Amino acid sequence: MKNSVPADLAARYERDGFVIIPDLITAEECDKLKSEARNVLSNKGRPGASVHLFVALENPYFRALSEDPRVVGPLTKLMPHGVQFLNDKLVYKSADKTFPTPWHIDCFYWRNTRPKLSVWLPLDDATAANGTLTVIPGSHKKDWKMVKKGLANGEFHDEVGNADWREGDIVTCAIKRGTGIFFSDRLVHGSTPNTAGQDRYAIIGTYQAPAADEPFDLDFPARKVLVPAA
Ligand SMILES: O=C(O)CCC(=O)C(=O)O
Repeated sequence: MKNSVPADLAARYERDGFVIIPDLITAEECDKLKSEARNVLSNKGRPGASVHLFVALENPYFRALSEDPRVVGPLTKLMPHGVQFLNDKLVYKSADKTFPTPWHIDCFYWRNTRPKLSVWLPLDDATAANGTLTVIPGSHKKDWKMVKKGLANGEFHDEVGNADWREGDIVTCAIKRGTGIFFSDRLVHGSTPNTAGQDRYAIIGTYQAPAADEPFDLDFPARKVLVPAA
């Protein structure tokens, strides 16, 4: 299968704050992971939740994905100081989980820690209609303020409070399952509402450069150095 890393990957990541790499894993692998995701959620998921953390810790298939060379290969081009897997989470929408994820940047989840990069990989084809990821290219270079926003399911989410982009700046990532969106933890992103009433399962793996554990890291027992610092 094709999974070559484009030569300009790091330059595009630096310019836009994200890169999209198609065909990281196959449709069959997505099917298998989705069925594993359903098992994880039915055994350990919180009723009503749309997010489930520690998937690689709980499931060998997601553990294998987190360190798969097809994922780690591109990461080595974007992370010159080595690659440590930190944690992952399932984020899923369906006929009864339809709400959009508000515009936010992930570094507000982990304030005052070293920079991180996440890989958003849908297990269903992801479109504007079923809740795909939306991004603002170049937004990783600006300063953003966060405010708390209440979601339709009663959860709260950090949202960018000083949004200054226009409709035309938004990239709605319509992508096939098995594609990876590699994005900076400073990139403004969100997702569309699921108006199609179809499943949209995605796994998000988060990575950082290897270093002595920060207190924040200790909450993530699946963390693992995949490429040591050169
Ligand atoms: O999959 C989504 O809806 C977006 C998830 C997301 O951006 C996040 O959990 O930080």
